[in-house]
Amino acid sequence: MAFPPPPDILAARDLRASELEQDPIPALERVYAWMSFSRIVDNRILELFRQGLIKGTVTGGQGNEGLIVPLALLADKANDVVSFTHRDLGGHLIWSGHLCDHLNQYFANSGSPTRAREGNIHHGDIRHHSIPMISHLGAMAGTVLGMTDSQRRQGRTAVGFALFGDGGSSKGDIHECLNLASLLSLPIVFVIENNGYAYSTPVSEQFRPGTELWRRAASYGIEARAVDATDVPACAAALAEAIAKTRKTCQPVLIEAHTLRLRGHAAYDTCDYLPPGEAEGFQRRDPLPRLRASLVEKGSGSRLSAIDKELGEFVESCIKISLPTPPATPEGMESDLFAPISGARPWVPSLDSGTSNAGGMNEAEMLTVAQALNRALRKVLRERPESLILGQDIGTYGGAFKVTEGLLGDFGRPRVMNTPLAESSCTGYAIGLALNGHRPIEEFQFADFATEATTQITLNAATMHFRSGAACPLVLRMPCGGGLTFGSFHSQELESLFLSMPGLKALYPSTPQDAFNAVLAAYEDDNPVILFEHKALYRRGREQVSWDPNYRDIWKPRRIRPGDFATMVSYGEMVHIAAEACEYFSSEYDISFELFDLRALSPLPMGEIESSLARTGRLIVLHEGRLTHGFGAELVARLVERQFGALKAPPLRIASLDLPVPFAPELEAVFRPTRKKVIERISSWLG
Ligand SMILES: Cc1ncc(C[n+]2csc(CCOP(=O)(O)OP(=O)(O)O)c2C)c(N)n1
Ligand SMILES: [Mg+2]
Repeated sequence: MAFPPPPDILAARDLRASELEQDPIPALERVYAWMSFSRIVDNRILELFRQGLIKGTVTGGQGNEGLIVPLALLADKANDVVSFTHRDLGGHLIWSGHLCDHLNQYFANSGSPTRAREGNIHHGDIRHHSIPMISHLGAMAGTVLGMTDSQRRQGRTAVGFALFGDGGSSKGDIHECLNLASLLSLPIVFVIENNGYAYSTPVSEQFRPGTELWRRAASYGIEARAVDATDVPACAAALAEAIAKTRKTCQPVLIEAHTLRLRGHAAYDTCDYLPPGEAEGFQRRDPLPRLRASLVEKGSGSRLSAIDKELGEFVESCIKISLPTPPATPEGMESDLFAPISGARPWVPSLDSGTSNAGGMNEAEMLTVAQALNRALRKVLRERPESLILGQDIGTYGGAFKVTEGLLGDFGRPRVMNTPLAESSCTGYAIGLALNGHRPIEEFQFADFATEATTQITLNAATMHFRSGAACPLVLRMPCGGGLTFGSFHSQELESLFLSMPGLKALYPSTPQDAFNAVLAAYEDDNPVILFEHKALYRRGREQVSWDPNYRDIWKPRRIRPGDFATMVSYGEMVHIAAEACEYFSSEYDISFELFDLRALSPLPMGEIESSLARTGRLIVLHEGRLTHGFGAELVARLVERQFGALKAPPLRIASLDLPVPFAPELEAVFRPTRKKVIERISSWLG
């Protein structure tokens, strides 16, 4: 059914700073209209929730309109970037879409912009640079930084709006992002929506009394100020000035907006924790009646009444359309987890188009895994202008493992970026770039430190396509694995941790050629792809590497040895130990194992392995990660589920001990599977 046409007053979604100075009354009437519209919608949403017609919960923006409405009206919606918070319905209404679209989101029906996969205000409009929030407070700031930078890199004079509450301002992400924006000179308007409370906790219990949050900016080299967002003309003027300055200077600014939360934290909040009289104080400062009163004094009374009437009728007519919209259906839910596979990039058919090997000549070179990765990254940077790489010490130093050596010199700073120690915000930043046409490759110095970015990887990036339909092409390089006396925090295998969350792809090459191919395959995928790189493989030896037109085969297991007694599955460094064990049993006992290098850990194409198991009836899984909740548990479960009838023996899982990775080589050798232990385990399994 067609959406009702909005009232004329909502036709204009913009406000120019000059209007506020030269012709303030009509400008402020427009601001009032959008504030009033936002308030009416928020209030109706609360009622509909109380009637049981909206599920989950609702967090209202009543009291915050004096901030978010002028901000969204002043923004350049064609170029600017935002991620609205749970108090910013007014911003959403102005930025894009029809009220019915937004209501459909709340009703979680078949018209919902998130296809009802997300609730209440967790929607956005990525095509218009409005990034949907995830619940994790502070998490969206990095993504705003990245998308804004992407806009600037594409020649658009965008400003990004990083919005967060007083509660959210304590998050490490926010501090990381203030530093990152300052360091990179990003045009970001940071806004603290300080409404005095985080849920039930007053600011006096969040910060040392007397703390003025805006003053924190100084230590990041950022200009800042506080504004009273209940004084709408003053707030609008301050925002206009800050936005214009940031747009021009490309320097971030921080605004602490003293704002209000008139209806408590969420629909169920009875606000019993408020001290006596505080709620009444809030009502007295309510920006909507304050603005109205000042405009009535200037003669706008009857016009505002007419506007309110028209808005009220429009909202009701929209509810009449959205409420009976058919419910959401589960079609496409599973297939939408990942963005569809797109066509292969038009790679130059050579190892490295920038060397003598260019121009279609495909000579093989003897390379280590580290060199093969370097060559692949070089190829990507040379042939794909939308690519960039970032990570700690990857510039002049060439990365902790020298995988990025020489790339800064050849491709320069904007495309090869050292980052500060801020994995979470830098991953958020990479996600923002990825959502806007860039294709970042992020190096974690050690896979272990990727846990610092768990929210960004598993909840922001990995869920993006499912909830928004947007592609998030991001390669996350994770040097992993042990055996090098690096101890508990530099040696882990984290595939089970990350891959227990949906929405991530993962490759784990074990040879130089596969490492080269994996970079290209991961790069051109439209999803976040983790590239596990075992550190012990970086310099294990050289092998011939050449351009391989079938590089996409890396997404399937590779059969390394034929065999008929058992099927053996491994990946990473353990593939080499598995091959040695196979050799041993073949030469000593004349028993052959069919060995597969899994290579792709997600998605898991098991067809060939399953057929092998159907033939052999015996299964051995070997990996370096810990046994309990280890990746082998999933492999065994899947294979046994399908081939139970073929089994002649219980499957054998060989993995590391269920311990933190111990430091001393003698201890690590007991912790990890070694050639000797693998042979012993298989021997006793054979009986
Ligand atoms: C990282 C994180 N921890 C806890 C929560 C649960 N939570 C949701 S809203 C909220 C309070 C937020 O306060 P503030 O940032 O001041 O925003 P406000 O709701 O006041 O606008 C909390 C604790 C969360 N969403 N994210
Ligand atoms: Mg708050």
